[in-house]
Amino acid sequence: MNPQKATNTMVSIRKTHQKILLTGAAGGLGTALRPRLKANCDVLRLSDKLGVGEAEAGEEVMLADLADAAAVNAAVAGCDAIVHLGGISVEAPFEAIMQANILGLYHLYEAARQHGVKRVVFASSNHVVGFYKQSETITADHPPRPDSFYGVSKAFGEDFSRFYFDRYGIETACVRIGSSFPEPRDRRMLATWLSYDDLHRLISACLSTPVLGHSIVFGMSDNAVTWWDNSRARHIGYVPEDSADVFRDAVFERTATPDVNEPTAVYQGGAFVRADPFKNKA
Ligand code: NAI
Ligand code: 15L
Repeated sequence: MNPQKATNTMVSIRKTHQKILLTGAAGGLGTALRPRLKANCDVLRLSDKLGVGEAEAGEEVMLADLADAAAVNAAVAGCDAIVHLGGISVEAPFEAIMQANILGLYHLYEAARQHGVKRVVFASSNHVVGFYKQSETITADHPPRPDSFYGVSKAFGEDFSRFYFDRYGIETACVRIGSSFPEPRDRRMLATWLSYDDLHRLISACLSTPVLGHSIVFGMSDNAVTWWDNSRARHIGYVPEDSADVFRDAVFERTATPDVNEPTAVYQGGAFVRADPFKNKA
């Protein structure tokens, strides 16, 4: 047996909450976390603006558009923690991002304040710092350098949740998720990849650490190549068990060598640094 692995698996997933609200439950990560997060609570309340199907055992469904304050308030009522994944997850016109990611976040935290919810895990993004170079290693103390309207909205979420911690004592983990998909899709994701199981481990650590405060943590697996130093988040107790490295050879074989002068290869944000928010605008 690998002793390192044996140590890691001792960081167990615990039931720490009675009812957790999962927003964005219809999305890619919501779908992956839906079965996993049931281990963390008695009841998992699923919310999204889209349908999530019928509630299964240990679940409730309460749909809400984040732009609708009353609907969000009802979704939050009765929960004792929130895992907030809902919102626009790519670059888009500012007006759309403003409704879902900025106004929506205000509605969520106001509801949390009114209903006494004391802990939130907020799906932030690596695009808060997408204009740092891939040749740099950064910590959570580096100032934001967003690469898109989307990244700016996540930076807003980090500041907004800090205010609700300082003013109202609501603890938040801002998880700057790298790339959480079944496998790394390209060479950049060999650095940014976060497996679904490690995402669940990280969220579980955020939910169960005794004192969370307001924390920023990079959401990545144990990848050999990394641009992010999580030493400011040791108190969360996240120990990744997966690694993009097992996909390395296959990714190199199926992808071309990038032009190192191309911005998408220079900056950590990859394609987001060139994304056109107006592309799909009427
Ligand atoms: P996704 O786009 O698949 O899911 C987002 C969900 O939010 C969707 O089901 C959508 O219907 C819902 N949503 C959008 N606008 C809404 C609104 N106004 N009201 C209520 N629900 C709304 O995205 P994914 O990949 O599941 O990501 C989840 C979260 O994690 C997002 O906040 C994203 O920004 C963040 N994230 C994800 C990463 C990844 O690699 N998958 C990387 C970094 C951050
Ligand atoms: C994100 O923030 C996006 O939500 C996700 O779809 C990926 O593009 C990811 O970042 C990434 O940087 O790979």
